[in-house]
Amino acid sequence: MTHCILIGAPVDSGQARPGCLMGPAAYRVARLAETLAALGHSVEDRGDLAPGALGSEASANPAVHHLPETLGWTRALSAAARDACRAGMPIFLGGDHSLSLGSVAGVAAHAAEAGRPLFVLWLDAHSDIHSVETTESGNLHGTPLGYLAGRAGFDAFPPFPAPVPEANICLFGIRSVDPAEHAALAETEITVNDMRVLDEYGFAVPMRAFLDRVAAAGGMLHVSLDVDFLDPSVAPAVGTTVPGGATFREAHLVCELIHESGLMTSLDLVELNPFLDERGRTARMMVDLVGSLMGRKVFDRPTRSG
Ligand code: EXY
Ligand code: MN
Ligand code: MN
Ligand code: MN
Repeated sequence: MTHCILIGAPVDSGQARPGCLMGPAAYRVARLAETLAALGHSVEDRGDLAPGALGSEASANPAVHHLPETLGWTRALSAAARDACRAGMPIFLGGDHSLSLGSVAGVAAHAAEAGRPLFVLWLDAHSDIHSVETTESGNLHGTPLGYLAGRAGFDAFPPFPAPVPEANICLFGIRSVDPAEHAALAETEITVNDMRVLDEYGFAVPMRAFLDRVAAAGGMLHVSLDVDFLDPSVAPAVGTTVPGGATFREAHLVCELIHESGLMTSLDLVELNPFLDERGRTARMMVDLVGSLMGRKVFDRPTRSG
C-alpha cells in the first residue's frame, strides 16, 4: 500500500495551446483518487498549486514565452515536491511538461537529502532537452530535461544542488527530436529508447534493462508520463501529437512492468489538454494507466512456490 499525494499543477504557460490548466480537474472527474483507493492505497489530495508572486525575469532568447510564470511554477512545485516526498509518493497532475522543471527538481533535492540516487524515466514522444537559449518555439515545456540534467542555458532558473546524472535518465517512446536536442543528446549518457529501438526490441526488453539498473543502484524512480507518449489514436487530447506512439497495450505493459519493479517513488502526469478531447476519453485513459502503475492486473496469476 502506498500513500499517494495528489498535487494539482494547472500549468499551461510552457506551451501555446490553452487548456492544460484544466488537466488537474479532469483527472479528478475521471476518478483518479477513487481508482487508487480501490487498489488499497491511501490518497491525500493537496489541491492545486499556484505559481506565486511573478518576477520580471527576461531571457536573451526573444522567442521564449512566459519565463516569469514558469519560474514561479518551478519554485512552487519544487517546494511542494520536496515536502510531499517526505510524506509519501507525490503524483503531479498537469498541466504541461514545464511543471517537471519544478516537480523533478524537488524530488531530486529530496533524493539527495535521503542519500539515494534518483533515476528518471521520460515516457514521451519528445526529448524535452532544449535550454532557454536553444528553444526555437520558445515553449518551455520542451526544456525540462535540459534543466534536470544540469545542462547550461538556464541562468534565470534556481540552481539546485542535485542535477540528475545523465546515465540515470531514460527517454522512452521518442519520435520527435529537434536539431539542437539531437546535438545535446549526442554528447550525453542519456539512454534514448526511441521508437526505432522499441520497434526492433519491443517495449519489455529495454524497459526491464533500465529498471534492472535502477534496482541494482538502490535508486528512487521518478516517472514522467507525457500524454503524447501514447499514439494519438489512443490519446488525442494533447497539443503536441506525433503519429507512431505506444498502443493501448504497450502503454499498459510499460506501466505493469514499472509496478512489478516496485521502484516508482514519484510520478508526473503531463500535457493532458481536456479541451482537445471528447467526453474525457484521454483523461480516463491516463487514469487507467495509473491503475496499472499502481497494481491493477489483467490476471493476478498465483506466484509459483518453489
Ligand atoms: N521540441 C519542440 C519544441 O521545443 O517546441 C516540441 C516540444 C514538445 C514538448 C512536449 C512536452 O513534450
Ligand atoms: Mn501562452
Ligand atoms: Mn514532454
Ligand atoms: Mn511530448
